[in-house]
Amino acid sequence: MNKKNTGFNSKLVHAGTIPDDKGSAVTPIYQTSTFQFRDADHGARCFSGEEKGYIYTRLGNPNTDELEVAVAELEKGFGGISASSGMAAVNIVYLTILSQGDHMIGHDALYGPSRGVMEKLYPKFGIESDFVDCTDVENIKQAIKPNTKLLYLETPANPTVGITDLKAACAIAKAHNLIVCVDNTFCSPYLQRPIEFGADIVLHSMTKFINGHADIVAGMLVAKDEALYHDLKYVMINGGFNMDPHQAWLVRRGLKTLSIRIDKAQENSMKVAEFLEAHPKVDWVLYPGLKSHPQYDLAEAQMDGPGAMISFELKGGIQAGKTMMNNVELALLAVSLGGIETLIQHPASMTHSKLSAEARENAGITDGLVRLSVGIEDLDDIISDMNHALSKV
Ligand code: LCS
Repeated sequence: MNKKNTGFNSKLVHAGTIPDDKGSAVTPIYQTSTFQFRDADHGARCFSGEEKGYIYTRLGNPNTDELEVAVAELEKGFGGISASSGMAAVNIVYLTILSQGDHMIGHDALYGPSRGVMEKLYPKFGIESDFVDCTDVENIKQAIKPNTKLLYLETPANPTVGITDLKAACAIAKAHNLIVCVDNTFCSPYLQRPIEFGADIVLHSMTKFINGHADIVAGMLVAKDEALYHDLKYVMINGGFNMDPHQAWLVRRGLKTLSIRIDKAQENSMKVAEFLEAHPKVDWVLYPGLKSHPQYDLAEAQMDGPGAMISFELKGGIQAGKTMMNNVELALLAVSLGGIETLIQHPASMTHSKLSAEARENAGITDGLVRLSVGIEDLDDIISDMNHALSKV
């Protein structure tokens, strides 16, 4: 059987697995910084690329290789480049695609630091950026300049769960020779595969759904084609953005249950979103599975499911939100997302606090917005926790 032609769930379990001569069912952890050569000529052949062989873990390791092959197959890309964190992956993209004098366009409601680092660090290298509401693709067209090189999207976006039309955005980008990078962290390849819509690079904070157990920080890029793969990999290796073998092994283990974790979290999320939307103390709820989501139809067409991220605003704004967050008992009051446990946090004072108040307001990140990452606990327990916390508001 050709394992490359298997279905999504079989790939989750088997893709990239490295056969072990001792018969181990699971790839062992290659916790080594360096690899022995058989002799001097073998070492020289490995360095020249004449022979594929492991040299030094920053350049490649069986555990990172296994994970890269698996995620690239799931995303239907040419190859994966693992990185120490999601932010390492973001910076690899910026450093690879952008040169002095270039311009990039990003969605305005990205994960805070993905936008923050571009606005704070990159201007000193002569790189400009504009962050616009890409959920209306007309805004992308308007923002394109002669020096624009990169379109950086995140859909659904953190924390507004706004959806960008990937097919339309990629078509605009291609007409202007822009590289498109899509942060697919909120979906994982189980719910959305941006390369199918024309993206060039897919980015993941694997800290989230792909690992899924809130015990690792990790990132991944998947390149659509070979040239881009080598360009990104050069920056990963020489920037020192590499992933550790043990980290890769843990993420590969978490990946095996991606679909069943998301199925359960998503089933819970739909019910939690409906519960919140009907609650008298809740002003509004944003969840791609609710008909009230402004891009409900687009989400249905583009994603294979609405995911497990919900944003909502309480009547009474931030004060009410704080009271709710201080009164949850099952959910953890913590940033991050996509794990098996339910997490609640306040973007304006936490994940997106480094953006200016104006940037947050323009991106729809209101001061009263509360973000929920729904876990796989019993639905009744999650709802009774929310109900209890809301009763204190
Ligand atoms: N992209 C998205 C969409 C994210 O949500 C995050 C982290 C990153 C990239 C960066 O990945 P990291 O380096 O942390 O692996 N998001 C976080 C959040 O919403 N709360 O805490 C971290």
